[in-house]
Amino acid sequence: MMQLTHSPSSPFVRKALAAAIETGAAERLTLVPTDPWNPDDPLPHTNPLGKVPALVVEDGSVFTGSTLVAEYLDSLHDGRKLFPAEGAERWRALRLHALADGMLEAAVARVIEQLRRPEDKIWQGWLDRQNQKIRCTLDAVEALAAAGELAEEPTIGELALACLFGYLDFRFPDVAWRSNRPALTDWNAVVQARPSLRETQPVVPQ
Ligand SMILES: N[C@@H](CCC(=O)N[C@@H](CS)C(=O)NCC(=O)O)C(=O)O
Repeated sequence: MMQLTHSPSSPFVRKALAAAIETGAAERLTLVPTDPWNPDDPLPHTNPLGKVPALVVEDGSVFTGSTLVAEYLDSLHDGRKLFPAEGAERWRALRLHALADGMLEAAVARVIEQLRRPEDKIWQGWLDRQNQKIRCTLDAVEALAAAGELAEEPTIGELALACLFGYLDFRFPDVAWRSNRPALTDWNAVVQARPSLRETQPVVPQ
């Protein structure tokens, strides 16, 4: 079995896990409950960066970060690829992924600022910067969705975007990301019904 460090609230873990389900690798995974914020957690022995997710495979090799984990799992099967091999579809998927992943980084930075920092040290200007990145990028992705450029069968780009929407609903219900973004709203309603996303919804760690 392969081992995946797991935290139920992390959108990056969700991306890796959704990729495992989409590629048929999920039954080969053992989930290792991990709290990256607990200094006693052994996570740094697996991933010196101290972040989830990381995947330890049968020969002991470690794959760190959701994108590398997803690409490795995608290499293990012969079906439809999350990372298209070449051509326009590959670059479309990777360009979308870069935007979605950038928004995930901004959303997680906002959560860290709000939940992890002492209240008197919270930097409002930093929060505003993260919000602006998310808002502007959502508008750009809405234009892609309206132009029919989001795939029905998800690549890694669509999976990351779906994980972002789940995370915004989970952490920032106040953001109202659906407002004025009808194409993304409709697309999200369809994609969230996939088993890979239904089975990986974020929850607050116990
Ligand atoms: N680029 C990484 C980001 C992973 C990440 O930021 N994970 C967060 C949880 S959502 C974490 O472990 N944070 C702990 C820390 O930053 O020390 C990926 O794609 O996996």
